[in-house]
Order: sequence, then structure tokens, then C-alpha cells
Amino acid sequence: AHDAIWQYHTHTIHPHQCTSVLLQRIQAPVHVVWSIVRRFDAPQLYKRFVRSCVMTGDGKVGSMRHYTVVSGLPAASSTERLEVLDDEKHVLSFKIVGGEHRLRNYRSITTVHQDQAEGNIGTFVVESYVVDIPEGNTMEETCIFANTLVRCNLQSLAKLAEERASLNANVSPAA
Ligand code: A8S
Repeated sequence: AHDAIWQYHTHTIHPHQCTSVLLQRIQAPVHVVWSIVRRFDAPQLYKRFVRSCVMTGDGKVGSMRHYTVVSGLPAASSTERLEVLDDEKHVLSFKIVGGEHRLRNYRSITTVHQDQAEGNIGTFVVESYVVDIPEGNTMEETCIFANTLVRCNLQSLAKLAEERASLNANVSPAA
């Protein structure tokens, strides 16, 4: 099973690029986590750096989203294309195709898995990316910057999914 996970997170990288993979455990069922991750049209559900987002397309592969970024970051906006959306294998991938920021050719893949170690309710999320190293920056600086953003996103995904899971658990059946 673990071989199958890594197959999605194997990237071809060029010398001027950097890559990283991050993991997040979440105490919520896979379907709850996936229902949030799959919303390519609404990254602001859990990506707190996204101010507002507009998607064009039907939500399937090839759809595009354009969002503006909250202030305080060295970025203003991003334009991204949905590359993979697999509701059975729980895989979402997008690539950045434009926008006012420094992460050129950013491509990311997120996969959502049942966490065997946590019994029935646990989930873990694997997110990997490749991006060009901007002129004037080192590989390390680029990775630290992107990792910080992805780590924040994964932590806020965990918080939201765990809130939703405990709400579901507390709903009592109709009398
Ligand atoms: C994601 C991952 C990243 C998003 C980055 C790394 C970004 O939205 C922010 C700042 C930037 O400088 C680049 O999954 C960009 O969203 C918050 C605007 C793309």
C-alpha cells in the first residue's frame, strides 16, 4: 500500500528546482478530509493566505482558479490549473500557471489516506511539490518559504476537518 502512495509523490525535477514532501495526521475520517481537499474552487476553506477565489470551468481537470492573497506576503495573486482530481484514490494535483508572486512552475500533489495506526477514524495527508528556485534565492530559502506555507495549510486543514468530524459525531439522530 505504501508503494502506491509514493508513486504519486515522485517528481521529475530540474537543477534549478526544489522539491519537498510534507505529512499531516488528522483525527477525522478520510471522507471528511477529502470533502475539503477536493474543493479546487474553494481553497479559502482552509488555506488562510487566500483572500478570495474565482474558478472558471466545471470543477473537473482543466478548470482554472484565480485568487488574491492576504496582505503581508510577498505575493498578490495566483492563477492555478487543476491537473488531477481522483475521487476514488483521493488525489488532487494543481499547477501554478500565473499570478503576482515568485513561485514559478509550482506543481503540487495532495493524497489523502486512511491511517491504519489510528483505527478507523484516522487520516493522513501527504503533500509534495516542485517549484523553480527564484533568481537571487537559494534552494534552502525557497524550500523553507514554500514548506512554511504548505505546513500552515495542512495544519488548518486538520483543524477544520477535526471540527467537522466532531460536529458530525455530536449530531443526535432525530427522535
Ligand atoms: C498552496 C501552496 C502554496 C501557495 C502559495 C505554496 C501562495 O498562495 C502564497 C504565497 C506566495 O508567495 C505564492 O497549496 C502563492 O497554496 C500564499 C501566491 C502561490
